[in-house]
Amino acid sequence: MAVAKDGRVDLIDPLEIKEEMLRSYPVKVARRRARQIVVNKVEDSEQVPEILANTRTIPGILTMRGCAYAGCKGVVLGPTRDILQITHGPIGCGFYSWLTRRNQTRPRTPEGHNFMPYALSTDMQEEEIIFGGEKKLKKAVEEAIALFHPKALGIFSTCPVGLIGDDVHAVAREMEEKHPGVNIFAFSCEGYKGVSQSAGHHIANNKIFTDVLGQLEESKEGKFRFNILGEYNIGGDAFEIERITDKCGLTVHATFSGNSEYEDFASSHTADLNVVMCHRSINYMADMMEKKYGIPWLKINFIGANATAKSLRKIAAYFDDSELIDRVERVIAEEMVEVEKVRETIRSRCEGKLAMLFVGGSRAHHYQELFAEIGMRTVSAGYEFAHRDDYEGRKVLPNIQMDADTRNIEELTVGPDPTRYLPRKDEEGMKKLGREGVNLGEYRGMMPEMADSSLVIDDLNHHETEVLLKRYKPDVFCAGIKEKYVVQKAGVPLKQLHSYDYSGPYAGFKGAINFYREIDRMVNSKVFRLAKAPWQESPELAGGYGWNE
Ligand code: CFM
Repeated sequence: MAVAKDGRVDLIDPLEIKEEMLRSYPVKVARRRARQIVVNKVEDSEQVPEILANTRTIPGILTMRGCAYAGCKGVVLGPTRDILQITHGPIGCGFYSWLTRRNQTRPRTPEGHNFMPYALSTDMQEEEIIFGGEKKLKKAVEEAIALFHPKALGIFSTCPVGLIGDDVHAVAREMEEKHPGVNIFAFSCEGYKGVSQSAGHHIANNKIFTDVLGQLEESKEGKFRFNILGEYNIGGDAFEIERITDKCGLTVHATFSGNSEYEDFASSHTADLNVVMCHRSINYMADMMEKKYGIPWLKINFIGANATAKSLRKIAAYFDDSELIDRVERVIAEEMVEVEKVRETIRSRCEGKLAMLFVGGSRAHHYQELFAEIGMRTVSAGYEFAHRDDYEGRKVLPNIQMDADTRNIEELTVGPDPTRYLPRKDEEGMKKLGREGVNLGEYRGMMPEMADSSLVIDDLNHHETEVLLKRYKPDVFCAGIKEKYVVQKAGVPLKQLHSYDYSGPYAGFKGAINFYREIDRMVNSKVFRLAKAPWQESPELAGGYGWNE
């Protein structure tokens, strides 16, 4: 492993740390975890070691993961402001998936629908668990339509719905017949449907594809129209991305699903390109849109100033217009002035410091760019629920073995639309892009871009977090609210990369500046290392019983 400025990392053997983590487990558990904890090594042609991912968490282990309902309702559909969303289930599921992710939205007109401040739920009780909940669900749909007059309404199933066998799809059909002006659809996204929220992403993609996409033929104005897939406007990221693309003369037709509207989705098949931010949550949609409508997709990343510049260049190269290419260059040059100014001073204070990232299915990769820009090194990273292709690159897709849990999620068979399939690039155009290093439909994954000897851990747990903190003593740990206070009590600052704590945006150029400044404040503050828990100061606490005194 390369040497950090203070020499710390140089002394650490990642294999030894892996062994230390495994030592606490029973033999069978250790054998399995051993395949999910990998010391990175990038060989020629970006070959990396195989990692075990997207499999069940072993019961008893404190995982960071969420459920399929969270992935479907909370993640993919949640950020859409004008699809009325009803959670069919006990009240907790609806309540805890309500805006905790800090996804923002901005209706285009003051009268525009925005249902996001509401949490709608059927609030299932024992009675429905025993006698069935369809009647209550129908009543809830009727009430919601009368109150809000939505264009579209989604019903989201929680665990008990599947267990008692409520037919949410039949309810949706019946209600749609009664209210023909409203597009009503239901998701079988019961929490237990998959091994993590990843299953919920797939279920959401399928339903939006079959029931919403292609319903409207109106396209927007604009010469260079594209959709952004897998951008959820956490802390205002999508606003910053739109600011930049507007400035470049590009038109974002629909964002799936940050700052989005139903009609944007319904007509998104008229755009000429899909760019993919979060590959894990929405690659299904990208593939299906390509097969049915001939829209190619391009993996981009707006996290990091350099990454943003690179992504804009790729989009401009795709549209192959010299005026656009020049304009994009001008925007990049203009925006980079402020970025460079801030970056230089901050880099001098952060260089060589260590970061760790353990987030869902894409941020553990994307945010390494931002840390690298201020000279910080990512020594360990992993996803909660991503699949092998997000770690090792899409080239491993043919080798991924399907297990029963994956087979549980419907895989749609999609073919070209008889009238609307239209390839956007001819063969010559594709070849030209390839020569320019713009590869459509490709994602190289996280591991090929990480240094050798970094520790890559899938579905990290509490015990392994403690070992990481103790052995590496990182300068910042990035994860979520469940980890935050445990890590900070160990004297290491934690940056939430799901909700961004109370801050953001971090995407684009202004976002990068926000991030540099915040990380500088965190890693250079002594407050966490000075704080001592009472048991660290005087380890022996004497106690007694009141009645003995
Ligand atoms: Fe994609 Fe996301 Fe993520 Fe994700 Fe998520 Fe998220 Fe995430 Mo939290 S869609 S995989 S399911 S980038 S909510 S906006 S931060 S775990 S890394």
